[in-house]
Amino acid sequence: MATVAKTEGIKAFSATHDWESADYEPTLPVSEMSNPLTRNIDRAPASSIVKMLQACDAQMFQEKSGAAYERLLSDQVAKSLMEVAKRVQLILKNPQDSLIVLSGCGTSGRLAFFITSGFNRELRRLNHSAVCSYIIAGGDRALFSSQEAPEDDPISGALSLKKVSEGKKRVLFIGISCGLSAPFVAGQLDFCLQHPDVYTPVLVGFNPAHQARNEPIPGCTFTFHSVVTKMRELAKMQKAFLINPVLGPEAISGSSRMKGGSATKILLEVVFSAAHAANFSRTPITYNGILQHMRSYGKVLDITYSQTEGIAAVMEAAGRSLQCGRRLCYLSWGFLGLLGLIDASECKPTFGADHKDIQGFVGGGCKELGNKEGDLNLMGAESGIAHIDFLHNVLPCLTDKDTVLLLYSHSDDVDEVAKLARRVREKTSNMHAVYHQTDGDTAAQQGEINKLCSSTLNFIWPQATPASMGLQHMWELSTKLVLNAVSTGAHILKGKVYQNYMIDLQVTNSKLYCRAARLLQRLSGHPKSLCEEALLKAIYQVDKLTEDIMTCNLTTHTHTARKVKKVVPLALVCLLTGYSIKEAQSHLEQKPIVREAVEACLREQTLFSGSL
Ligand code: S6P
Repeated sequence: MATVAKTEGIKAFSATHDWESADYEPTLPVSEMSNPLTRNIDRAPASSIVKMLQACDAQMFQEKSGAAYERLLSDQVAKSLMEVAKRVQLILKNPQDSLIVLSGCGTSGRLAFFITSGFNRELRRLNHSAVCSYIIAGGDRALFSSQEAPEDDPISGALSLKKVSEGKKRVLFIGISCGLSAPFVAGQLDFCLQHPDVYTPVLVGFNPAHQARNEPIPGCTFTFHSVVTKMRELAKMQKAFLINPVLGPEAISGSSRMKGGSATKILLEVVFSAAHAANFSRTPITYNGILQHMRSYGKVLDITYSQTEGIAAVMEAAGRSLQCGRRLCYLSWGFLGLLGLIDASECKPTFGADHKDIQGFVGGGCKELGNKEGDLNLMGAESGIAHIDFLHNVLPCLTDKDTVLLLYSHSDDVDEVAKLARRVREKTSNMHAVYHQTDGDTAAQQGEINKLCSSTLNFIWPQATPASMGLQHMWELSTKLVLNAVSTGAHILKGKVYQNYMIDLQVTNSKLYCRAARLLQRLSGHPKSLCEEALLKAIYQVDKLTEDIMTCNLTTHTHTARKVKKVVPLALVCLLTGYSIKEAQSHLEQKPIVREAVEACLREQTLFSGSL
């Protein structure tokens, strides 16, 4: 049964599926479309926001006969997963001179790290050599902070793959790009195609192949689309693999950290778990086994969203903090903590947030996480991610206006959780918790922690879980869903979303630049050329574009945009009102809530055009 049908309230939302029809936003790939379910998410109260997110997530597991696109549970997807799992198993069996590499940009790179670490940890526990490596565009710094520019660099993608696989005779390369769009990953896939004797390329993403990005990549003869086309040919002979189910548009248009990130985690965990079970417990890799494992992730959605009111309460608290310029901190232990770091780092490009708005802290910081480049603390305050950094930099100035969210599970050192919770409680009563436990297990200190917190999302998981799926994976996905909901909802409540568009996104790479230009077109109704002009004026803070600016390339534009705040709102106000950049800036200062500023301009424009 499709997960979506389970909850009564969800039925109302799932009535609209028109994004699947051919005439729905026909120029956009699914990953960039706006989801009809969330068109009014910007005006919804917290509990409705959670329900909309639930309905969007449930789209991942919908099974529709005759659907236009392949879905997570489609036949072809399950078959490809089986084949890739068999390749992983071969490497486990004969690890010498072999390597599996997972790579991606932004959230996709962070999940590459997350999944690689988990898989290697499990192998080491069994005294098996680690066979997996990760690459993230921009290096380890990008694991915990927003680094969007390296996504545009296909050469550095190819070189980093070459470097990590030096001397290997057999490499299974898994490139992740939710939108089938990142030039960094395209460069790596192209490199694999040029060295078929060593590399088998696998592409994970969430658009149909024909929607892969087809814009020219500066300095390259290939596009993402041309690489995918070659891979499709090779896939017929099982020399390359494409895993690209469609998940439905994201709740916030283009925010692939949400469903895209969750589906990446699900698909790759299914592959690695099946290979692991085949190698270590002689459980054959079967079609049914793969499907059953995938379906069990659907149950995680049900269990998580069964606590709608609890999630909404944390979202409201976090929203209040952001609204008054205060912060939300995730304090966590073990690997759930990495999800907190990931969630926090994504808010900068998505909502134009400051890195201090939402911050994640995990026990011993990098030491605990085992990233390649080790301790990143020297790279600036942004990278202070250990509890000690929290205690020194954040705790002293915490007040009731800040929100603190503890993330922990029964298998963490709950004594430590209680200790830190007591210290936080001395500074703020606005502390909440997400706690995972299995049925029947209770930690002695849990009662005390609950009393210290204003609310606790206590997830109790059944002991008898499907054998193939670790409890850890369930807790992780569930935590990811909660954090994505809280940070997205808090920014919506702060007015950072207009309808279901990120109105204050950062314009720091070519994908985000194109998205921003498209958004301006959509909201202003002006032609593309005028919108791009306004975008450039906002980026360079000028009222007239000089020859110099006009001849700069996209990389210079996106590099310059890093230093400017509220680029898109600024461009939009200029477009709608004809204000100069300075006037638009002062208008935005008077109306600091971006959504309200945009709405006021749109209203004025409608009145004006109505009076003509
Ligand atoms: C998306 C997130 C971005 C993307 C990155 C890679 O919510 O903010 O950092 O992960 O742009 O995208 P893709 O489509 O290549 O996985």
